[in-house]
Amino acid sequence: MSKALASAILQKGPPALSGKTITYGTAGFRANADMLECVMFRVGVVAALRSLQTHKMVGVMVTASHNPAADNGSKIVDQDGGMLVHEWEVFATRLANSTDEADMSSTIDSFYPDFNSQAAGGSATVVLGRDTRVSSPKLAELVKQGILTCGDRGGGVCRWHDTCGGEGAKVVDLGIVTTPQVHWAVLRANQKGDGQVPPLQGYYEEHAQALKVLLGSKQTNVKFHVDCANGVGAKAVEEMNKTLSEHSIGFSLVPFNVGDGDPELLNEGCGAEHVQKSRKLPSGVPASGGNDKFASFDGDADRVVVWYKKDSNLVLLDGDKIAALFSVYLCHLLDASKLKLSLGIVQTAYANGSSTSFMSSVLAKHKENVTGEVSCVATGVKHLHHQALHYDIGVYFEANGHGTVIFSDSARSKIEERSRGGDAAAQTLHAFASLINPAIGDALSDLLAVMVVLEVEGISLEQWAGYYEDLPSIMTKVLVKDRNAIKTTKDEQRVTEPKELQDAVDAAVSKVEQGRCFVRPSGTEDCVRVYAEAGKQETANKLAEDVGTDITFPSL
Ligand code: G16
Repeated sequence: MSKALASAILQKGPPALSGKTITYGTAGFRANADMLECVMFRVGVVAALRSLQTHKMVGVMVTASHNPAADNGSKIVDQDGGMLVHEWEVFATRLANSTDEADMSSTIDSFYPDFNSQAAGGSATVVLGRDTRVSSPKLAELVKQGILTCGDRGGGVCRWHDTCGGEGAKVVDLGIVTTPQVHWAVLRANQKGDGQVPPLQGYYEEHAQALKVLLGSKQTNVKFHVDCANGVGAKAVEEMNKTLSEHSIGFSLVPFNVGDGDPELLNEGCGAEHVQKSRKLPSGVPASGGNDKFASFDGDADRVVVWYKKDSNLVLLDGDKIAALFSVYLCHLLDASKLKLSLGIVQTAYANGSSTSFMSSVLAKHKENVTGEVSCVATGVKHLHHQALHYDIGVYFEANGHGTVIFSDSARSKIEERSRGGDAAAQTLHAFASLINPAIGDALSDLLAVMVVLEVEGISLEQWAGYYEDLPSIMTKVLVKDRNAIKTTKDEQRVTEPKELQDAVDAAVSKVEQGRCFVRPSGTEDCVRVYAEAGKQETANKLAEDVGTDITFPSL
């Protein structure tokens, strides 16, 4: 099989990577769209092989999320609805870069010696979605071709089908959707296990049903303006509004930056990445009253940040603040229900120091009924999700707004059992678990969860912002020849190579009151990121600048 498959892949030509290596990074493959044609075909192959191996559906989303319009990429959704397991990321990287038939064939054989027996009797089904980029339809088509190649009996590629008599490989094309919707579709399809992908209306209905329970008899009229980054979020917001209104739920999402017009405007001066990094208003803000509430999604709607205007400045409620809001809410419910569940709060090194202290003090306050901890892992939701699985309830958010809340199976059963017995707090926990996307960070789910928590708890945006005051911080980008020459510790707080770089960072930090700074290579952009935090904004800025200037080592 591997030889026939390798030959079919190479018929598409070698990857046009201009001598560079492409890596399955923080969130999949990402590069300028022109470099991706062969890579995307191979992504289709990887997804189909993963589906064959697991006998479950998997997904592919064609998107470069927060990156500029000229970039594109792909995120592979694993059979549990989450991000692709690490082992397969390594395989995907090897396959994407291979230029030689023998090498490719041995890559396939050596990674999966038992593949034929594992795949026997199965067929591949891949759920495909894409964002609004100009390059996306063509790249999605190439993914499709890669998937179908794995089911091609005529070419002799699909050897295991000699015995299984299955359909080979199948694509379920969802068209333009958000990334979390592809995750949701894969998760729900595999949970049902009838080989069908549920219609997306089910996604909107699930949210509406959960909101109805959470709101109870409360009459509401809550409006949020939603900056859709000129990306896919606009369509999902529109559909969600229809479902909300069909169910007479008094929540309305008023979209702006909806992407009609120039495709180059995707993420440009707007969206979650712009708002969170620059702390500036996005373009296109509608004229509005002083008390208006806003949220910004990123280009593929898997991240959200909330904000409001104060004296024409922006007050940001980022991923850390969303995690704080949910953690306080969940602790109250756990106190009330006495379910004795563990609650883990997972952050990355970018979490503001004040948020970590706040979250630790919340857990300490509720220690009688909640066992919990705050932990720090590497950037990328895959790392946060993995860590969050260690708890009954895992709240994980990156400061950039990427995250969700997950409930373990045993926590779900305990909550359900208590809830059937009529316990109000358990019923609320159950509905909250049904509202929030269990597979991955989802801008729309998260925003609805924020809205409902604020509404039922009677918390204003100002009160929420006052949970704690962020330490002044800044994130900058530095361009280097080879960002991958920088290696860090697992939690990315320290550089291990080149050693002199960490010495320079330490020296700069030692001069600064309440200073914290770290450096890491981006996994989605060709740059090195520098994060600095200090007692004063000017000092944080200076610290980032000093460290940025220090990144001049010959190896870089
Ligand atoms: C992706 C990841 C996020 C990560 C971000 C930046 O976001 O899903 O977890 O925080 O990239 O990563 P890096 O600093 O490695 O470039 P998105 O929204 O672009 O998919």
